[in-house]
Amino acid sequence: MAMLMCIAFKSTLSRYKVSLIPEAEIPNNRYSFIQVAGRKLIESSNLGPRPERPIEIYEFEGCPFCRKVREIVSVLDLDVLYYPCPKGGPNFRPKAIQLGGKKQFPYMVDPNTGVSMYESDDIIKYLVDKYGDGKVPLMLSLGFFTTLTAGLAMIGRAGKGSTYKKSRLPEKPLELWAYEPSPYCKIVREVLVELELPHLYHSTARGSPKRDQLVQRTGIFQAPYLEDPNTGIKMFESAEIIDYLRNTYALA
Ligand SMILES: N[C@@H](CCC(=O)N[C@@H](CS)C(=O)NCC(=O)O)C(=O)O
Repeated sequence: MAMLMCIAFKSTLSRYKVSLIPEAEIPNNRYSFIQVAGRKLIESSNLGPRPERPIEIYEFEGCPFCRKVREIVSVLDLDVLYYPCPKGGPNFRPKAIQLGGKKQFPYMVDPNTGVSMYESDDIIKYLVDKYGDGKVPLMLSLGFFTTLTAGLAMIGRAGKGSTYKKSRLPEKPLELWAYEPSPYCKIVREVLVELELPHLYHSTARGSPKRDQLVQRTGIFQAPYLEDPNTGIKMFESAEIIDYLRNTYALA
């Protein structure tokens, strides 16, 4: 079931490719989505230049403009330090306003170039020019229609991931391996945002080389996967991650 959901909500990278390779030719620690008749399906992609330091984005889960930017982050396989800005959040909303001068989300800062900007379409264009092949994918290039479909995609979540719930701010950002269209990753992100927990997001969409890296790190690939450097916890399973986040950081 989990596999079917993630196929249905698949996200692939720029110039994504698949090949069926005999099992014997593939190292054990190489992630393979499916194995058939002694062959493994191997996914890969051609990525643009990689940023040395993670891009920083101030945003919140329930915002359709922010979702458009999160989609390009997955497509470009970028690592992003997300600063959640839920309504009523006491930390990163004020910080974003102080940095950029207005209350509007998303707001992006690229510490590699010193560039910072508002406007989801401008951020998408900047990211594909700098870290992709310069082409905005069709479904992210349709202006109002793109924003409308991004909003409709979230309608069933009834605004989750938009409003602050009282929490304790961690010393260090948490780390999450995830990708935008996965429903399991989404429910974890909602809680990270509501609790205003900064997190380094390792994009692991289909075709991402970071899927292999996660297999090497943990023995398997599954998203979401959370590491919390504040407590040392490392865990899979969205429902358990959500319980952990609430038990560790929510204040009554
Ligand atoms: N044209 C902007 C629109 C951004 C926008 O309206 N964002 C809303 C959130 S969905 C916002 O910042 N509202 C102010 C608030 O949340 O306080 C873009 O594409 O980035």
